[in-house]
Amino acid sequence: MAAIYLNGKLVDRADAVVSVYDHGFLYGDGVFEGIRVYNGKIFKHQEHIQRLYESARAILLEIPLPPESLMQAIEQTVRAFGKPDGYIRVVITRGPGNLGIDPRKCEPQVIVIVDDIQLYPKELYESGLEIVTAATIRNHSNALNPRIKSLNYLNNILAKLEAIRAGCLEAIMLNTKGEVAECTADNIFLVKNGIVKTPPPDAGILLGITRNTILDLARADGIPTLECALTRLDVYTADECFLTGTGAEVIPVVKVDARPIGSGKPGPITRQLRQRYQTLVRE
Ligand code: PXG
Repeated sequence: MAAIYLNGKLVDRADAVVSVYDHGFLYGDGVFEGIRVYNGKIFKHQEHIQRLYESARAILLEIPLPPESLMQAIEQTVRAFGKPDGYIRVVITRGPGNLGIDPRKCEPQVIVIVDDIQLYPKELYESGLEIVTAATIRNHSNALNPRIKSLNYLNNILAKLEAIRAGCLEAIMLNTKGEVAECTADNIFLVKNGIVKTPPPDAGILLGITRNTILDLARADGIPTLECALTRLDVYTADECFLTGTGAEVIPVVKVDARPIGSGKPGPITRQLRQRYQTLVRE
């Protein structure tokens, strides 16, 4: 059973409710994090907390407790969940106010949910994903910066729906310059001539924690890495492609827009990095 923390205490699922006046509900006004627990250990806890507080700061939302206390609340909720592996969703909403968008009367709500994770089917990690490029462009950084992990995910949801309607599970989102940005809930990597490449922060992406971890693991293995602008041509002519995310971990991509990538099978560097990642999360 899920464990849920709401504004200072653990509550039953039936009591885990927020107001219909909450601006998180009315306007998507809030921020969140998705974190994994492996073998009872919260993976990259500090990094997720830092990103959460930075997202909140970017939208002038004051989280009503210091990072250390929130980390303790998360640990408490993980203990209450009781299983060694799970998924943590931390949500900070602007809180209940009146019906206008003015947030000044709102009182932020702090929610932690720990539950089982919905994983991609296991076979896909062996066979690789087929994905498409979405027509929906990733939010412009001067509008709602994709670095902010806000409750406003419609941009990504619209692209996800395009993927689903094309019979795929993920879609590549391009930025306003037409460069590859990321997928709807994962970052994207290419391997070309032995170099691991991924779009840079200014491509308008969420700075994924798995993305950073993979860059570190590649460097530790002596694989050269490059954060550079990538086009669809780079994707179509890559030797390998894979996606990274807290939920997906490292998942190979073997087809993009109906074109086979490289050999059309998960590549050796993708496999190596996935293996390294699997070892690291359970260390
Ligand atoms: N890009 C976007 C747009 C994301 O939402 C990632 C990349 C990967 O970041 P991390 O830090 O996890 O390596 C994300 C995060 C889900 C789900 O249910 C996944 C995310 C967010 C919300 C829901 O699959 N991924």
